[in-house]
Amino acid sequence: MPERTVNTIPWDCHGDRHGRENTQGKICGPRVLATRWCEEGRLVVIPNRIANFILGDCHGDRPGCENTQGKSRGPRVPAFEKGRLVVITRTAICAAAAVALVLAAPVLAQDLKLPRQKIELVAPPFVHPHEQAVKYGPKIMEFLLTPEEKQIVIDDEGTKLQAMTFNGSIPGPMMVVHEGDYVEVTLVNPETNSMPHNIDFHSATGASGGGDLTLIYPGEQVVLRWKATRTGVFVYHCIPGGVGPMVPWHIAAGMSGAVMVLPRDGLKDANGQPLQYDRVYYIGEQDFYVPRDAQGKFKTYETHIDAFADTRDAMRKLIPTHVVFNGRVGALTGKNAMPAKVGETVLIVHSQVDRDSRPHLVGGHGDYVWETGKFSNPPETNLETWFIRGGSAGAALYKFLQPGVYAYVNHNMIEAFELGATAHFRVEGAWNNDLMAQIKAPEPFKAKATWR
Ligand code: CU1
Repeated sequence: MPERTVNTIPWDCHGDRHGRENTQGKICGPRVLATRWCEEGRLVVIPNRIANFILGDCHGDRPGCENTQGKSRGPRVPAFEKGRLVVITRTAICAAAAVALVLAAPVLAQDLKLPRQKIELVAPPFVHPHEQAVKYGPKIMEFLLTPEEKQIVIDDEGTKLQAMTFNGSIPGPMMVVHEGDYVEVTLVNPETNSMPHNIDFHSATGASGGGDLTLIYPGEQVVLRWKATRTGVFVYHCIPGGVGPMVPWHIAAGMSGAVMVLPRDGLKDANGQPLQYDRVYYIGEQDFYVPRDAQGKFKTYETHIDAFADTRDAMRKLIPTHVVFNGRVGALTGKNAMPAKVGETVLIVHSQVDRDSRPHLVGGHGDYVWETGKFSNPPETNLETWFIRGGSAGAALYKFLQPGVYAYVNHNMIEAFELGATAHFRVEGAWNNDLMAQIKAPEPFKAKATWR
């Protein structure tokens, strides 16, 4: 691979911002591009490319500093320093990754004498077909993930977000495997993207969860394999490294999803009795930070680069403008409600990468809840509300006993009703008067309210 050097322009002085001062107090030129690539001594200017990022714990002019695999980096390691150009030496990154792969992976995926299975991922809240309990041994499960940068509408008012996604959806698709399986993910960063992306699997074991080994630029792809040694539901997210707000920006723009690692013999209650579900839904809760103009109106941007500085400022205030399920207000309500039937047991997987959440099913319960999301721990029973820690996923099993529309909310009701964190289940079936009945319809009371 030819050496490629990326130069990054100061963040707060990019785009078409004539006359705006950069961090050295200099006036920006007519058009400052975010990234320039040098290939074989030739400077290649790529409009609207964003650099920066790169492995955060080994940056700056620190020759020989160790990366997360404990390997020494090259003589110059990439960094972003506010206010001046920095140099990112692609060769060093590739070399470090190659050394890490050689030393860390004596047995490559293709050497494993295991059956392979390609999985077609589907957009949440739906989950690809899978078996809950299996009698056969481990497989290599193959998945394809494609980061996609795009503008999306996130509420009924038409507010636009410069979003980043896995496979086009927020959250990214849920991947289901069984304990002992090998997860083999091909990550493809299309040329149409402007930024590098990668993936950190909370379910994987190895420094950075695979982030260091999967960082790819637009036009590149990479394959990562990891062994599913722990059961449960886990978050995955982009973690493009570097300094400043690259990681939180990519996450707050939508780049997260979940993995479910099932025990090979399926889910169990605290007494070891099997638990099964008829349907599974994946709900990814997401906080958005859309910048506002001086009048308080949400701003719209042409590109991700244009949105960057204002979005960073909005994120730093830690006050989300939206808290939504599955990418936008109303993504799972009304005509988008999740269907179920009376008598069916539904597994609800809920993830939140940034903030804590408090899922509550209005009119229902969590029959069995793995609040921390890990199936090696016994599930709690009969919960009214459960807690999802930021940076984790949880799972709740509920058998619907009555028909109707059930709101599933973040029981911070301000977030549910004002910011968007509400979903609906539409449940068909016969009503059970023994469980609930309206004994007397509403009517005006006469002189004084009476019993019955
Ligand atoms: Cu990313």
